[in-house]
Amino acid sequence: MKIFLMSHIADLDGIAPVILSKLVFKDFDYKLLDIKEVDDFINESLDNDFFNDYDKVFMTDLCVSEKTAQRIDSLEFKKKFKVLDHHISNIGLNKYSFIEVVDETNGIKESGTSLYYKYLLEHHATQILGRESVSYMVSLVRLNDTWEWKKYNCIEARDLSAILSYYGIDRFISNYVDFLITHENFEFTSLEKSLIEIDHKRMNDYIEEKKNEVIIKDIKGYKVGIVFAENYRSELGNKLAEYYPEVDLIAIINLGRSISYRCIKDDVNVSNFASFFGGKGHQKAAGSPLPIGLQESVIKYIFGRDNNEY
Ligand SMILES: [Mn+2]
Repeated sequence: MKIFLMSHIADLDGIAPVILSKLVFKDFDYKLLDIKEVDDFINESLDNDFFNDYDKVFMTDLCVSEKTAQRIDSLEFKKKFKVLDHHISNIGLNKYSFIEVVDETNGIKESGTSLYYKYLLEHHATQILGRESVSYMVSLVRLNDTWEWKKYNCIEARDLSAILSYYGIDRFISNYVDFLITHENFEFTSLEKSLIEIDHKRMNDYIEEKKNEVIIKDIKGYKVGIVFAENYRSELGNKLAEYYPEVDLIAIINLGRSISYRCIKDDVNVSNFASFFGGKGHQKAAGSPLPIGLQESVIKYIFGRDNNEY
């Protein structure tokens, strides 16, 4: 059986399904995608009959748009296609037989990886999949992605994404495939423990520095703490929200990538705020894309002042 997986390139929850697939399927290919690349990739693949070679095609931690879902719904392809996503903003797409968006099960928040793991256990169970090392790693990914690690103070769940950022995607995948094949129980290696120690120090220093750079603005009826930053966005957003209790939410602007929103107040839903700016997400964590042309505008603003080129 030949398997293809499309998953989210941006974080642990998108990467871990690749690892699980490699444990289960012998004949397996994958493509990691940004949210905005999903529709183009899948439509081009359908145009080129790319999926014809595969018996089963999965999509995890991502979802197609309504338009693409409609197209797929009219094709035979839908019989071998399965979307497993947990982003609540996509929940309306559950009307399509091949899309399964589950935000939580019995009060426990799901992630792309936890949904895919359950699916594999149900349909493609292997001995390795049932190991403590594998189920524990899946639970770390879920805790990390849903931010529930904070609730249970499971630092290991946070640290796993630090390992991903140090190793890089390819090494992270091959490292954990090897590890899970050879270990019954999950643990960090001594190298990983050192990396984690370095990372904790680096993150704390970074957050301390950013605390002094927050700009508070009233936007759309919300008090927003704004900071320009590229690293540790979830930890940064949460720590800044704790440090500035007067703000409703923190907006982290990464000029190279996107805008992230975080909040810790129960009566604030950042996915509503993100939707004002073309974004989406969860109640406590959301994001929106950079406006088109923003980078050009910044360049113009900085370098266009004293010359005639602009
Ligand atoms: Mn996720």
